[in-house]
Amino acid sequence: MKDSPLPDDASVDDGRPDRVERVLRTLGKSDLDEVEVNPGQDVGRVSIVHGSSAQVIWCDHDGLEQVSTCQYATNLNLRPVAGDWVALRDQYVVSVLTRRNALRRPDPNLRDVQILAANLDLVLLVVPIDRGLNVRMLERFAVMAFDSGARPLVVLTKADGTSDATALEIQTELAVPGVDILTTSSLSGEGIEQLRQLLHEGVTAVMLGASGAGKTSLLNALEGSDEATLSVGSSGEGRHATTTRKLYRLSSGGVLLDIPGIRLVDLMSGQEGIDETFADITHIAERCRFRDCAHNGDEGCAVEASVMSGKLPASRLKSWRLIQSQLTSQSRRRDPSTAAAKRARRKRSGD
Ligand SMILES: Nc1nc2c(ncn2[C@@H]2O[C@H](COP(=O)(O)OP(=O)(O)OP(=O)(O)O)[C@@H](O)[C@H]2O)c(=O)[nH]1
Ligand SMILES: [Mg+2]
Ligand SMILES: [Zn+2]
Repeated sequence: MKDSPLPDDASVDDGRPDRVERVLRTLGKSDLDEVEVNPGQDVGRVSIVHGSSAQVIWCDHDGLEQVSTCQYATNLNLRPVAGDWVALRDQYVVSVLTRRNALRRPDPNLRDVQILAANLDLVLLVVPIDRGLNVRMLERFAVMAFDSGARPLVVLTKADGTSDATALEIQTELAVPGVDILTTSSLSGEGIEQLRQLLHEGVTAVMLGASGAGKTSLLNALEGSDEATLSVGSSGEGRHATTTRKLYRLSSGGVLLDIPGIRLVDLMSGQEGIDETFADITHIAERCRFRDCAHNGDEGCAVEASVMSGKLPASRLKSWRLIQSQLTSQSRRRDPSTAAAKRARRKRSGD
């Protein structure tokens, strides 16, 4: 018997807030996610986006979990992506809640950015080692991961296909200093338990990697599921077995986003991710004479001096220059529209 004097129809604590919180936790809500919605609205998380609607797992008025395909309200503030927290009214998505971070890449037309997933704790850089390590690709993925603001973790896959995993782990450490590395095989099960332990309640992870890297196979190994995978061609790339971005809830309590492989590893315009991926160079560069030193024949360049003295591998500086020049040419390619706009403005103002 309750001894509360409150009338029956008042919003007494009927356990609903706890039930809602429990459902949201199973959807990967961490203490960093703020998922407050207005009265009369329900909260949910986007698991798949299809064109103009999204599959949302949400919590109903009784605190029970529901899965619905939800249309977007006409005045929706943002286009939802997998991993977004959303407010629903009558099963319409009425607002996308503030993202605490997001994984982005430039849109293929380079005019805009494409958001791949939102509200992430971990970005798993999924890199196969059965044909050696593609350092360039790893570096580019690391830049994307750092730019997202979530923690990167390298997951080396297909360890069963190499006899030299230790050497490849050392190469990985050199390519992305300071980033944790987990070596796995979906075939033998190596590393799968450790991965499972990382993906506990409150953790949202996304798998970032080339097509055929073994992302979906990791999901299947973790969950015993049977999502489609495809064999890898002679080029070492898969044929896009996964075609949609999808959020999975894991038995270990966390959630995992499987996304199609990224073929063209374009970079974001963010310098920050580059600075963090190349933390060794960033650190040495503090001693360069000029703050905007290009580490390329510049006077008083500490980075080049470190290469000369053997302290910094020349390959690191080469990688840094490559990424830096790609970044510059990308922003130039983006520029024409800006240049055209400037020309148009000048024309209009008659100068
Ligand atoms: N030997 C071996 N093969 C693996 C392993 N993991 C995946 N593969 C194979 O690699 C191929 C591609 O695996 P997927 O899991 O489909 O790769 P994906 O990264 O999801 O590819 P997309 O969905 O296209 O982005 C499949 O033929 C898998 O059987 C592994 O640990 N060992
Ligand atoms: Mg896949
Ligand atoms: Zn320099």
